[in-house]
Amino acid sequence: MLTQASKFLSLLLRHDPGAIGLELSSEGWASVADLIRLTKGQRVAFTRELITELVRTSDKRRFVLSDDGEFVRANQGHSIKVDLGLAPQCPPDVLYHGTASRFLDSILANGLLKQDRQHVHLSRDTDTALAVGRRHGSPVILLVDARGMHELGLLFYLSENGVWLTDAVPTRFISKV
Ligand code: HQG
Repeated sequence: MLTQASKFLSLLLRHDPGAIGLELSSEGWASVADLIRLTKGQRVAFTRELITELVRTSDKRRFVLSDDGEFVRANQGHSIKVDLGLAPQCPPDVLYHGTASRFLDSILANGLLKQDRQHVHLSRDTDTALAVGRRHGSPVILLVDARGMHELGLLFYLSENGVWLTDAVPTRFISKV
């Protein structure tokens, strides 16, 4: 039940608020009152308690409530354009990207592209990268020379929930683990 509600909240806050006629601010915030009103009687009907529970229990801290508790947004993973207000950060020397083996040829030819999302997502550790890769199939971990990219002036952002984000990773900064 919580998983279904969490997936629905992800869909609304990251990809398709219009599915229920929800409007997000330019920074990606949805009003909790709107979410409750617009999902009344639906398969997942949000309440203040349910939203608080989803924010609290999300294993990856996918969501965050505003200080006054009136607004909620996703910390990362958007396909719709939102300005999360993240300042560029100096990344660790090395970051990892988990993907599926069937994407490897294309990635090694074209680099890592953000596809449907707003950023390429990179992990600090190989365990997380492995879990991300598994979502797509037989997992492969790629090592990203973040330091090299940073030295070239390419920008990195760190989401509130610890995911490293960048626009694209050119092939010369990628190697197989
Ligand atoms: C692949 C989850 C072919 C890329 C996770 C990935 C993450 C290419 C897929 C977050 C490519 C996109 C994001 C290229 C990239 N050719 N394939 N040139 N460049 N790809 O789901 O990074 O659970 O949009 O390797 O924890 O897998 O939703 O990105 O396999 O943080 O909260 O294209 O989603 O978080 O897939 O995952 P995705 P991702 P949540």
